[in-house]
Amino acid sequence: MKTIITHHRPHLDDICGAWLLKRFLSDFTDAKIDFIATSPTGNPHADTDEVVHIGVGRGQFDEHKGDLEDCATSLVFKFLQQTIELSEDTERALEKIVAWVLLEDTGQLATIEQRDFAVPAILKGEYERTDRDSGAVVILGFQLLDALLVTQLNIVQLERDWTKRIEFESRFGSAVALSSDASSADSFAYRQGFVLLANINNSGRYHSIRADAKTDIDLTPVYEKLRELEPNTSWYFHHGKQMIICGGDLTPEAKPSALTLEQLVDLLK
Ligand SMILES: [Mn+2]
Repeated sequence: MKTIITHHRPHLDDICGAWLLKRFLSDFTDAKIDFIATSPTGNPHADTDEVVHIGVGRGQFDEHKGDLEDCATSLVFKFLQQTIELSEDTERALEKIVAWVLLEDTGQLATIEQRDFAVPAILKGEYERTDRDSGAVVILGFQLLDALLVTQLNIVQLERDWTKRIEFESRFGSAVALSSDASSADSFAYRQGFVLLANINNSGRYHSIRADAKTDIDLTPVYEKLRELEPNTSWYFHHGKQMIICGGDLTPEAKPSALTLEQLVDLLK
């Protein structure tokens, strides 16, 4: 059985490197993970067919041998890309994860807002919570990365759907309408400078109109108009007055709206 060796209290980049190997290379699926101490000289250890070092050992997957532009994760990812054929979407999603881990590992996310709630803070907390159990940190890290991959695949799909967006000037300001199953489309739209998003999913069973919470947009007149047009549809108006929703995972029994994206656009103009 293969063994992956990294250092005690592994960092996000060491964990993600191990995750890439175990999740995407079949001969590593059952690999066990061991931990060793680091040392100023790097504690050189040769990689073999059975034992691979990540972030330690000064080998292929240890950036500390002088790979200033890399971290353990990006080194493993390069190897992965040379070794197997990833689907286009998976490769793009992994590129996003690897880019994030590299920013994290090179200290470029150290001053972001809400830093104390970011993944590295959670991993550090887990290490202390489990009485310094490196294995527990890896288990949690893998769970987070498994979930994050789903999120990033969602964003890859969103970026594809985004090319078919309808941009328009609503009575509330710059708005965009989108057919997409992606769940994070609103935050994506606000970051592109839009204050309002109308979204219908591909099955037509989910409609939403959302305004950026940083604005003082009040969607009450839109909600009243929708109630008038479709009195028997399960339109839900959030008490913040910036979200109108019909359907979705929270209300699987909702009676869906029959309105098209173009009709929502007209309503918001
Ligand atoms: Mn490390």
